[in-house]
Amino acid sequence: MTLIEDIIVRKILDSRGNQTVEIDVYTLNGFGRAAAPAGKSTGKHEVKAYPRGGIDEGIKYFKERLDHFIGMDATQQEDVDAILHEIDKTPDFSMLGGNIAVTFSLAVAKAAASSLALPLYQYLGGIYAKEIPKPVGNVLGGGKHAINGTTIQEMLSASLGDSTKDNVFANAEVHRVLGDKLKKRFPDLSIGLGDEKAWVAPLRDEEAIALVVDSIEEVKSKYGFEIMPALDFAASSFYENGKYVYHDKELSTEEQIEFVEELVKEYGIYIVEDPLDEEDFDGFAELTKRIGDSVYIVGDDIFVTNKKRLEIGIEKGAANTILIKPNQIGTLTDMHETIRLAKDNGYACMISHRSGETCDTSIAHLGVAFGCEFIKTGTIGGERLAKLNELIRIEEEIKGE
Ligand code: 2PG
Ligand code: MG
Repeated sequence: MTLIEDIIVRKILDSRGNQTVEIDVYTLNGFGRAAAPAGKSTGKHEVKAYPRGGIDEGIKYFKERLDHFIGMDATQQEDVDAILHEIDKTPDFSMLGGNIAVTFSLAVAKAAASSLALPLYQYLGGIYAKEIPKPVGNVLGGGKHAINGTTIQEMLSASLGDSTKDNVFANAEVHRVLGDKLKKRFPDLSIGLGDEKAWVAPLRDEEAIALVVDSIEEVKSKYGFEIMPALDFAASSFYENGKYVYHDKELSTEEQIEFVEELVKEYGIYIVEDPLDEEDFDGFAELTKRIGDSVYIVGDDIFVTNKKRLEIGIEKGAANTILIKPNQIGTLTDMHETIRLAKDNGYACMISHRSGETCDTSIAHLGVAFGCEFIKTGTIGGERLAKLNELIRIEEEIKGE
């Protein structure tokens, strides 16, 4: 019943209009489909999305090796993932492409779940997987995701109410209220959207954060639960020759740490992602020592969902939260091992979309299955809403509403 009978590989488009891979897996009575996202501010230590020759070379390589998987049991996820590593033969999926590996890995899990007539979150997480991650959504930004935006890549809204649906609605409302404020502030400009559908406006970082905080306050008074501001600096993308280069200033590492501390204090920031360069474990550790008992300090590019990089972080006390992006590491099994290591060591987990996305909803299920505290998926835009709306459906199922 759960044996893999057929595998179809195709190219589709992602939200930036770039080609990406989608894979269908058929068992006798089950079906799983997954598609790969794409990062733009990618970490140096992520697995390679595609081999050097690009997506077509990766697909060709995979198609020539499909017989390794046909006839395998889709419920044997670890074996499937081990074979993905075996056929690739490199430490970073540079022959097969991590995007092809992760897409197949997820499609197999979905086919297994479907064969057993279970939703993916329940198949992977079991009957006690009932906590739904709190949604964190990008509302204003810049960095590599937009032209002429802020230096800080993402300013986000984290809705912390008990109802997922209300949290999702509240984050979207922060986006809308902020949009109105920006249009009033810049009546002669047409305000645009970045890759993740966050607003883009010609503002200094501090001004932008202040506007986000104002918008959050407005929405909070209506919903009556906690909504908190968050930042993803994506600092590696503006770290040049030992300096953090903002539009209006250059900061040394010590100054950057102080700047982050100041912003956290002044604006009540609740989550701070990638505040320092991806190689700076010591800087992360210093910041964690200073503010880590009251703020989630998230490692994205520094950890790249990689167990070995997280081990270094744990040893040094760098960050207290890890961003989880399946395609940074290439298989579901690797990702799960990293989450387990994080949890065993008291790190919180935030599962995350990429800036280039498809309507694949896997991360909503993975976030619930593996007990992630947060899910970062944007606030509007079809490819972001696919995940958020799925989360609403999952909540309905879990709560039996
Ligand atoms: C990030 C992500 C997603 P990208 O930096 O956290 O928001 O961006 O997918 O471009 O790496
Ligand atoms: Mg990030």
